[in-house]
Amino acid sequence: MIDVTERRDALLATAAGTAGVAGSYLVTGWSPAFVVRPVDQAIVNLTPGPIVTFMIENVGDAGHLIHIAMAFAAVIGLFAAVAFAGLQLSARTESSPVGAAATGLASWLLAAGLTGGPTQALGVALPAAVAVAIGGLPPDASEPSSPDPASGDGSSVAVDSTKAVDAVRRRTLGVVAATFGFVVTAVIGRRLPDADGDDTLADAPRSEGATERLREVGAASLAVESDGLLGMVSPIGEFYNVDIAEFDPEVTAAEWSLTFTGETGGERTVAFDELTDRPVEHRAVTLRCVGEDLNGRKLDNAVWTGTPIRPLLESVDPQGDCNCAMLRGEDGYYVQFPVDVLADGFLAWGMNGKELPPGHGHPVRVLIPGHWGETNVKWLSEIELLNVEEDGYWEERGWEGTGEVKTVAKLWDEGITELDDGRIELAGHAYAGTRGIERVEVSTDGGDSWTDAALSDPLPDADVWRQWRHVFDPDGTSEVVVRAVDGEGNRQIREPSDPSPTGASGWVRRTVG
Ligand SMILES: Nc1nc2c(c(=O)[nH]1)N[C@H]1C(S)=C(S)[C@@H](COP(=O)(O)O)O[C@H]1N2
Ligand SMILES: [Mo]
Repeated sequence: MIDVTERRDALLATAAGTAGVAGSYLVTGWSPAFVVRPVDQAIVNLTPGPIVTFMIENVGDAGHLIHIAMAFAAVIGLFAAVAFAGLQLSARTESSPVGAAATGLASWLLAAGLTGGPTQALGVALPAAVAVAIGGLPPDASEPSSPDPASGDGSSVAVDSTKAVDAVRRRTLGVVAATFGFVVTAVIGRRLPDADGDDTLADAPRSEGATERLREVGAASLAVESDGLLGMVSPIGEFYNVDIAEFDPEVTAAEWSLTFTGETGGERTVAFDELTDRPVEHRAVTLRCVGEDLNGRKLDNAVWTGTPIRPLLESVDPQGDCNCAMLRGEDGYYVQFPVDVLADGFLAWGMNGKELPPGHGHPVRVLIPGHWGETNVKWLSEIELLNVEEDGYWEERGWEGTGEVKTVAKLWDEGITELDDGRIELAGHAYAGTRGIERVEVSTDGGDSWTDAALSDPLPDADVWRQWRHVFDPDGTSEVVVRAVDGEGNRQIREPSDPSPTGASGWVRRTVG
């Protein structure tokens, strides 16, 4: 049976756990030292593949919210359990400082153990201990009972039991309210750092030529009436993001290195300065996630500053029997694909002229021409040459996304614009990896007849999207269908399929007007 005291203690303990998590956030912000991160990471590692795939296909980005909510609930629950035990101890010893000290110590040990940061763990321990210290005070200690006019002389201050219960209730609500205030303070005090905005990012090393390339690639953008449609270059803050974890690893350029391991003629470690001293290029490279819907938004293009992998790879003399390599990132991500594919890759330390943002792999990521987004490992730390093929993170979860991208032509909402003269402008992007886009065909009658769209000028870059535009005179509502033809003359696959396991196929269809 749960009595009133236990219910009150559970409420106080939840408040203490919440205050602990808020305190941690106040101290660390949304960084790897935040106490929720290790639990989030554990959820990432332990969630079975079919569930991950189901979430991606059915709840999409909301899956991230569910995932982070679970991590928060688990961590608050953990510290609430500690605080609950602390409150019991206070009651048993009739000393709130004893329970508070025990709560503080146990929370500190737990937080330090989880995050490996003993100093920052105080951010959890102190607020939790304070909540237990106040919440666990005996009923008569906090409220000096005001002289009761009705009781006459007021000489003997006998603690009236209903008054004591009221006092405890008021104090409990006070702790809950103070916790709420503390959470708000922590959130406002910190705010989610806009890690991917480019205003705080420094220029990338050796990025002088990037500005010129950005201008060139941007200048290829089609003139469209639509406002809000991306041009040829996605700004850093708008470039899509796919991560297995909710927390970006924090790796400084000074700390970073890339090691070639496994079946090599000799292991080699490359430091950041050594990398950026190598021959530099500024390449426009488009990325697309295998998990996105046919007309999804996980398709973007940037100008990346970096250096080709091939000479580095040749210098370690790969010898594995499978001609394959496992790439690993600092977040625990890994993906395996052929060495020949890797050899065409690019090690990037700059994005649109800026240093690589935290969310896109700071300080170094790999870019693999023409292959699905998942091959482009961020926060790259190791390239292991293998003897036998092994599954990567997503392949273990049922995806087959290490191959070449499928061809797609997009028609997003903002690409549909009614012009002043009543005609309708259709505009979007098309991508076929290294095969390139040769043509985009548009139908406004549900696929009975087709017209070639105007295309943006081709660029010298090997793996970049093109923009398309078509203007037509509507006659009531129109069934618009778009499809691309790649540089090898192959038309985009007509047969619709889900994203899992090899990427969505079909033609984008929209009713317009
Ligand atoms: N280390 C690491 N690299 C990663 C991922 C990741 O979660 N961790 N996600 C991959 C996936 S699935 C995609 S689609 C691209 C997305 O890159 P972006 O977030 O820079 O757009 O990164 C790939 N590289
Ligand atoms: Mo992806």
